[in-house]
Amino acid sequence: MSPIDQPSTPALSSTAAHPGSVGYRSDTIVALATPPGRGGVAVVRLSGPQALALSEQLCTAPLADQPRHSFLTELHSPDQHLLLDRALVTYFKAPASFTGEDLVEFSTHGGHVTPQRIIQALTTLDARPAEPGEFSLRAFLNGKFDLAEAEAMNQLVSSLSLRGQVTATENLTGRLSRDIQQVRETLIHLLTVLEHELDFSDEDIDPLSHLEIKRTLTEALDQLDRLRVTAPYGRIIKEGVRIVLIGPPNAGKSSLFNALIGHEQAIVTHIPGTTRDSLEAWIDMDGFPVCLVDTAGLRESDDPIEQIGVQRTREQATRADIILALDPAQPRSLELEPDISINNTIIYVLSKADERPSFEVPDGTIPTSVVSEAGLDQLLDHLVHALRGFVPAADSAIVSSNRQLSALMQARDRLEAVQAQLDQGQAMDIISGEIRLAVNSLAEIIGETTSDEVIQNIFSEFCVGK
Ligand SMILES: Nc1nc2c(ncn2[C@@H]2O[C@H](COP(=O)(O)OP(=O)(O)OP(=O)(O)O)[C@@H](O)[C@H]2O)c(=O)[nH]1
Ligand SMILES: [Mg+2]
Repeated sequence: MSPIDQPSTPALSSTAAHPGSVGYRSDTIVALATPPGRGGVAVVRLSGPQALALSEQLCTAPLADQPRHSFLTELHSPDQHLLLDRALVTYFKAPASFTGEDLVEFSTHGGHVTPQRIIQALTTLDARPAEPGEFSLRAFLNGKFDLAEAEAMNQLVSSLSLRGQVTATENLTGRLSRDIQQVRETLIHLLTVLEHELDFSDEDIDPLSHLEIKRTLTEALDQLDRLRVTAPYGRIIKEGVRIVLIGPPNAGKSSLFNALIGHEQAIVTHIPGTTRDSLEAWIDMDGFPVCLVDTAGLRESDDPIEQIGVQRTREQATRADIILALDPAQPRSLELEPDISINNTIIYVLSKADERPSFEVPDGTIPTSVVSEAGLDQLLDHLVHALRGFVPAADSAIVSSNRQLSALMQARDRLEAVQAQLDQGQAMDIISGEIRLAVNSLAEIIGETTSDEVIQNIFSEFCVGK
């Protein structure tokens, strides 16, 4: 455990992903690809048809002669009066570049000033400052990766924990896309069979084919279900697990919060009602990103400030993935609390166990003491066990965004409808129409039939320079 920083009737395949759509602009863009500020090296990225010509106005290295070769060269202002930096410059000739366009990377000295001077020199020429995610959008539109892979790339650069990083890396190399493609191909094969049957017979489909169709549908539904159940894990490793400490005032919540995060972030006093605002701290637990939340003690109070604090506690409890219910006297009293949903995992903790060594601890309750440190390891084991409950049983690709999940659920619902339609003897052209729609829902996951607006939204969440 360690702290961490903080559709109408679309065709089978559409061509959303190609230059010309989603406002593809063919000008030359520039941005800092590394985080701004003090650092050894900064990377300035320049992409578009003018990338090589503009770079050649800053340096004399023979970039065009040797693409993918790094030149250590002096960079001068376009009027050649000012020396900007000595940098490593690499030209990637289209289409063999990240964006699929001509692209030049300047590895300059880091810091706030040097990379900005180079960006400024390039924008006084013909380059435009890139918008967030614009390099990646161009790469996607040029077919360098699909939409699920693009989402994985963004998750990779923003991952907070080992588990998030591992999943994002696998999806970046196409793990989820391959699984989705597999189901899609099964359904496309089924459509071919159905359309062949329709061509050759005016009658209903023969019983053998009927069985075969049902078998294939069941298989596709099973594959989609295996992916669907991974979504909670995908959400949690991306957004973090919220573990919320709740209990009466003075139960020792803030003391346990501090013990779990490893430093004294929360104020601890002997006065009941010390904590008012909810406090959050991010920690890594078994490779999961965990947001630990300390809250105001639950009690009736006449103090308006404390009342707001208690209301916040109730809201935090409702948002929790796991609740740590602390009480030094009577754990398990949480069910009696009004307005607190107890659909979440609850771990009951008997706090200040050192004060009552002979107390008979109720079953399922973990006695802990931050004074003697007794029970803290056992509590951590329990938490890790609860966290591992989110890990999918089978080794599988992970569905890692709401967008992916809702497209998958749409495909699933349509296939279930097809099963029912088959049993009701529905006409085959209607059935194949429904299967076609399921195929299109799956295509949305990888970005083939995704609307321009959704694509724009996804890439606008990326950072500048990505
Ligand atoms: N003996 C003993 N005292 C403890 C333990 N944990 C906390 N305390 C003491 O209990 C008092 C209250 O602790 P807090 O951690 O502030 O309790 P809290 O639940 O956050 O209280 P509020 O913020 O008022 O709701 C302090 O005096 C702590 O030193 C423990 O394990 N053993
Ligand atoms: Mg407190």
